[in-house]
Amino acid sequence: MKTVPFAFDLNEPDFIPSEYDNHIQRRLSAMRGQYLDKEAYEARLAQGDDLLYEVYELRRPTVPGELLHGISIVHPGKVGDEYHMTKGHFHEVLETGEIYHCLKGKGFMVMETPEGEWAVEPLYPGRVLCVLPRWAHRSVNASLAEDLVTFFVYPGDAGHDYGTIEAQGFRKLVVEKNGQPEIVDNPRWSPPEAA
Ligand code: S6P
Ligand code: ZN
Repeated sequence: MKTVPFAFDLNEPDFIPSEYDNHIQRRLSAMRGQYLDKEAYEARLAQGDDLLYEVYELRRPTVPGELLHGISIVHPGKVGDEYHMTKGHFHEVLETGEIYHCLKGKGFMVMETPEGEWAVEPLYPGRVLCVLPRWAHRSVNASLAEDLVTFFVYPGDAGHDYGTIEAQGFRKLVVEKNGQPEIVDNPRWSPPEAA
């Protein structure tokens, strides 16, 4: 880890950082239970454990005051009608936000609070998105041709809570209908008081 200020390049066309400390690869098998169409999921998994998304991280100490950052790349494709997406998470320290800057592709950030408020924001090159503290977030690639690439930065002590989202998914899904992305209700989701 660096002890003096540092810089790196995000080279086109792929935007893979010129230096990074950690490369996370999430495959289809890591997304079990997340896609609504379980038959489509199992059928696709039987064909192979495809790489769905990757994260390049610049490591910093996980303490307040540090800024964790890196690049997230969601590859194009669908499971059933649902576009490829990240697992999504709340930050373990709920009162921490995150900034995303979209560098390439076309997609959405699906967000929600523990109280069931939701928001879905389009992502496209040049777009900067502020995920407020308390909002869970998931990136969805709504292109079937191109990667969705975002640069992210968030507080060092934020941590990740994946379990809450794994239980019933996000309130909204992004699906393809007649060749276009559409935001629909997730039938698996129920309000916090009934959950
Ligand atoms: C971390 C930040 C991103 C995501 C990445 C993958 O707080 O939001 O680095 O980790 O986009 O998503 P996920 O939900 O699998 O961590
Ligand atoms: Zn996050």
